[in-house]
Amino acid sequence: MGHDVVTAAQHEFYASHGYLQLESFLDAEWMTELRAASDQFVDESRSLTGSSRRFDLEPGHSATNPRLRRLVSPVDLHETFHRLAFEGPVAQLAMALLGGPVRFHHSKLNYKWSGGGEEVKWHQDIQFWPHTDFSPLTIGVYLDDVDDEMGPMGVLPGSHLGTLYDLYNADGSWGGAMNDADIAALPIDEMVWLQGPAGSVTVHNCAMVHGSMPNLSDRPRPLLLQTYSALDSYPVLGIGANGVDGANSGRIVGGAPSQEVTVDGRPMRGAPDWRKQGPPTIFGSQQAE
Ligand SMILES: O=C(O)CCC(=O)C(=O)O
Repeated sequence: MGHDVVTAAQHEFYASHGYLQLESFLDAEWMTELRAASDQFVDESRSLTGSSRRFDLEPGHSATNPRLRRLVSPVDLHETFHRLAFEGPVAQLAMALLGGPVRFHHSKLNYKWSGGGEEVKWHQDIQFWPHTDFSPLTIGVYLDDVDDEMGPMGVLPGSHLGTLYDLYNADGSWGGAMNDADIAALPIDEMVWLQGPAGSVTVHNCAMVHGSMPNLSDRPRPLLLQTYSALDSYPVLGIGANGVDGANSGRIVGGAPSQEVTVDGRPMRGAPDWRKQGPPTIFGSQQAE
């Protein structure tokens, strides 16, 4: 699968609407592998009585009745998730939409379990992990068929170009969701619900207003999400999840770092990434020691 996985019309749609819904984008072979990997973690979670760094569990989770909210950073935990995100069709889709090599940010597998699996309140993602631009996007893969009853992802077309909402609670604590007054002003009837058969893919821009209802069906709704930005977009450290978001965060897919960055509208080529070996002094660099 090459970089031409999206048509020009889909590119334009994504740019103006802020989302895409690609039905049955992944083939049956991928789905079998992904489901097997997911099942392995559901089994592993049975021995747990509470959430851990790896698993976010619903109250009531038990060995006989596992109820998972989230598997954290699946790309760091299983080769199949890793291959999908860094080489497979999801990597190809990210590169196609962002126009070349991309910077991986993080991944998660949201289960939204059957019989009331929790809602995700209306929010935008970018406040959780601000970047130097608004290129970041998240690609979701439905591991099972998803219909309206199962709490599919809902998006508000075009909202990625509008207001960036305050996701703090009235008492000043972080809430991670829009407040009631802002929600009341949204044209909720314009919301689009992205359901589809297993292997269908959703894409939403980091500034898209989105969320999902509780899962009222008797089937879990596993949605595997992976986030990428353009190569010249960087996470702003010191805010939210940036810097604490998984071993593969910052990995370049399909190319090499360019160190190009635009700050406040001014492009430049920044110094190499010295996080691993520590910075040289300006004297050593200038004297080419
Ligand atoms: O799982 C969903 O339906 C939405 C997930 C989401 O918006 C998030 O985790 O930021």
